[in-house]
Amino acid sequence: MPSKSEFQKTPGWLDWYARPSKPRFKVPGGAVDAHCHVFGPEAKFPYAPERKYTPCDAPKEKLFALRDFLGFARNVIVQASCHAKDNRALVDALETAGDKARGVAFVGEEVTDGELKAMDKAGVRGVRFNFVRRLVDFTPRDVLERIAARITPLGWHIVVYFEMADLPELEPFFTSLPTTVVVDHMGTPDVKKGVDHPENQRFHRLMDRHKNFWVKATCPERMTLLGPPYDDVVPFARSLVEKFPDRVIWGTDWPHPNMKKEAPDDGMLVDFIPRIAPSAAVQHALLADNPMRLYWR
Ligand code: 0GY
Repeated sequence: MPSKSEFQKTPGWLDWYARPSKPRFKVPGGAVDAHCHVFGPEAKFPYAPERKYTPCDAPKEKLFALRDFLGFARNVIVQASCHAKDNRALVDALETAGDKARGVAFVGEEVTDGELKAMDKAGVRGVRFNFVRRLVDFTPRDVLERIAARITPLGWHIVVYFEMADLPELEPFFTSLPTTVVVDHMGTPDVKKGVDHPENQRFHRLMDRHKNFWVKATCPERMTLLGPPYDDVVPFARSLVEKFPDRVIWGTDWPHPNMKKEAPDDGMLVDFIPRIAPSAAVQHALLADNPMRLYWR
């Protein structure tokens, strides 16, 4: 990994893990890190005035170096709330990566058809609807419905980020969406309640009944009560991989925005993979076949 000293850190947010360990697990050829971000650099791509946190810069060069270091072939870069609807840093990273990256944007209904088309050309394949209150202000459902209708003809999908306790309220809206729907971070279950808790089982039922739903088996570091190596999150991720082997994807979440105590070691996150996807066939589906089907069609 190149030194990070050349990049400016904005105070008030944890830096990412500087020297990730080399994972013991060798990811299959063509593997995709299907959830990660680029932030800034602020001097070129300023953070949004309405942001709820200020990250340190996490530019494309650092992301691509991490991709290579961990053994991945491709990235799916997801627009985070600190850049709000300004997708320039994302598009810039996609244009640099060429076929090695795809993106998920965040747009308002003021976005023009020309802008959507340009983002599609750069490699954007979805939009993110964020319902996490600490990250974004409320957007009325009818606005989201109009955005969904606009992106459907492009063949894009919708990524939803929410907290599991809010699922009962959100589910009717989610199931009415006309596209493939990809759920961030396992639906963010409350790990102390356990896999069999009705709240988590409700999410499994949703996945079961609605075959247009996919899920990211990501972010054990956000849910764990025990810390690394995230033993308490293994059953949550593993049950999703077992039940929905052709609709589950995986990513690092680098540079891990909003981690309050400790930024995770990305090498250790990669070593989480064989614990949730024990066979080579399932690993290949999780890391290569599934994300390729979703993002590189
Ligand atoms: C993530 C998670 C977080 C942040 C964002 O949009 C965002 O700012 O996604 C979070 O704080 O949980 O997906 O990386």
